[in-house]
Amino acid sequence: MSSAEDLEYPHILIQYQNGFLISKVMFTACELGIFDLLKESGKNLSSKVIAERLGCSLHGMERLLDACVGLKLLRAEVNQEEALYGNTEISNLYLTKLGPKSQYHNLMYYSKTIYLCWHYLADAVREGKKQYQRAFGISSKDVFEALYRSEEEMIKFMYGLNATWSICGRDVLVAFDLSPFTVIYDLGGGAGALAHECISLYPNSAVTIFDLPKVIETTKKHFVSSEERRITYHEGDFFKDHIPEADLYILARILHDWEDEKCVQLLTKVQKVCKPGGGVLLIETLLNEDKSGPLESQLYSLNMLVQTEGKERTATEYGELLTAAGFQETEIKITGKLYDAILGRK
Ligand code: SAM
Ligand code: ASE
Repeated sequence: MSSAEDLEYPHILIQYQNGFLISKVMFTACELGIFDLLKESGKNLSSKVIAERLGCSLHGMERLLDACVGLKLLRAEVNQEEALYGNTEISNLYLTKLGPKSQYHNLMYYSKTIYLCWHYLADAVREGKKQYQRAFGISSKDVFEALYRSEEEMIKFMYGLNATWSICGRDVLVAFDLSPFTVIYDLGGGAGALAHECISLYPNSAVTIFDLPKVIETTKKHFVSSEERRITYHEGDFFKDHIPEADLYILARILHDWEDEKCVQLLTKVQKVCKPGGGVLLIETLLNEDKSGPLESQLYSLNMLVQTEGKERTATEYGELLTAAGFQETEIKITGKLYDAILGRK
């Protein structure tokens, strides 16, 4: 409901209208390396020094820095005539490139890929399908062929997805006690951030990352830093190839890529190979039962429309997919963060 104040002056609409300007300020400051420079230098810097070090115009940089101050991504300390800029705690932790909680790659994926796809949101809604043809001139029907249209694009996507688990991974993995499950497959496990979180939380478990051959290849080449013996890799197509037996199958952000029929096909296959007493852990962002929110899930569902063949679903909808695939009990845990957990048992 609108308040009398909103009708007099539509503040909320002005905020929404400017939403993408805000996103772009944050993305650009990240991309130019402002937060990294300020972290590395260890002291506050003037706009002149920042512009010089980053090879930017002074008058452009001044405006970007001031907008970042307005967004509380930077703080300015006015010293005699000159303003000196420094990171806020949140930008130091999340917006710098390195560091365990960095969201840098996630933001770059938004800025470079998702942003372009959303230019065609109206077309996606009209046609009810993804917009790779318009956004990138790609005619491939296959979702992941389009998402992985170059190695560079694949790496950007994988880095971006990995970043989420540094802030939400723990919550989804402790939502249920997974310690009874020792043989775990992370289907579509990608670059493995969730698998790494999983073995650190469950010292008696071993996790196999199952993904497309070129994804496993890229993971081994770009993402695996230390030899971790409790993580192994399995190359395959989960729709076409055999899935090995395990106690638990994690499907994180998998079902939201696909329409119901394909989800049931995949879950049925998993149900058949799952050990008795085993289960499947779905990790997804859940919509309220009446789809009234949360806003993030509603927006991500539109993103699934623009980028994939899937959608975000309610807990009941996931429960129905699990039941259709033959799973018995399903339990739901809402974490209060971006991603939630559903456990289905064989
Ligand atoms: N689970 C990871 C996460 O949440 O960060 C990655 C999710 S990503 C949205 C979907 C993953 O499924 C990608 O790593 C993709 O390569 C993988 N994938 C897509 N189609 C696949 C298939 N047919 N067989 C195996 N993996 C597939
Ligand atoms: C997918 C997940 C994502 C496919 C494409 C994607 C994400 C971005 N693009 O399975 C991560 C979730 N974020 C959003 C905005 O949907």
